[in-house]
Amino acid sequence: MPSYTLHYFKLRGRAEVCRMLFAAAGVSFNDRRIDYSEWNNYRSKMPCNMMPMLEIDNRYEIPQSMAICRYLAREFGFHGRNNIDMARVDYIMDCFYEIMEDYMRMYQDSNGRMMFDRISDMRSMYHQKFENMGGVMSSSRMNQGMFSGMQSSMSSMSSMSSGMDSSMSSGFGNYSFNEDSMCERRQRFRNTCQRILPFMEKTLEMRQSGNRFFMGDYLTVCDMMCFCVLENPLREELSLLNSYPKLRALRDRVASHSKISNYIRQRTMTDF
Ligand SMILES: N[C@@H](CCC(=O)N[C@@H](CS)C(=O)NCC(=O)O)C(=O)O
Repeated sequence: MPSYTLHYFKLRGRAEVCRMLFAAAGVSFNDRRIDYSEWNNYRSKMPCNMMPMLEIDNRYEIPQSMAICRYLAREFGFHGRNNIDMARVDYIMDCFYEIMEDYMRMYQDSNGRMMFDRISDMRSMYHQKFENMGGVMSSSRMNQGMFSGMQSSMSSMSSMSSGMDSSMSSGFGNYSFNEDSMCERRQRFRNTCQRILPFMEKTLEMRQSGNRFFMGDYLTVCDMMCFCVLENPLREELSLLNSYPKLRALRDRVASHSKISNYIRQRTMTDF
């Protein structure tokens, strides 16, 4: 068995499906989680100046989360079993990737850098400052509708950044928020979900009436994508899958897979 090192931040983010593939296969790997403080020196060592990156036998370096997932899925038997089924797995993965990409974009700064390290600051500041104004980030409000809730939260965030008192501005560092672009990103994410999720529900129903996995009777990487990609959006909007009962049940099925359920129980849970 080759030696594997997966390089990523101390987050689930774009690396979680890769980690889940290792767990489902029962293959050990070095889960190299780098701290933001290391990132400036680390970036130039990454082939695309981004992570995740998978290193194999200290010899091969594979950047790009989906390339890594596909490689691991083929190695561990979680891909399609013939060329046409592989194409089906690939397009389902790409559909979920679109959702993941648009979700992540909502938390990038104006230079395209992820603001992972700021998200919890932003959330707690919302709670402190805006709870009395309707609790824009409170769970009750979020449950009524992420999209409407987040639109108003973005407006509040923008006015916060322009009219912050000194204690607040320290929490945001040098990041600046543009209300329009944040609302646009939220809207784009919403449109992507509305376009992709009904299609995924129908695609799932094409095999075994949607009561097993995307490929029918066997688990593949695209089922794991469905679980991982929707984790955070579902925390923000509990009703996100209300119209997609097959997808909701699929996620439960993935989570109850013996090795995956162990992994989920033991993993370090992070905000992202
Ligand atoms: N298309 C790439 C995107 C990778 C990406 O955006 N990675 C982010 C973390 S999720 C990153 O490394 N950001 C570093 C930075 O912004 O400086 C993939 O899917 O792997």
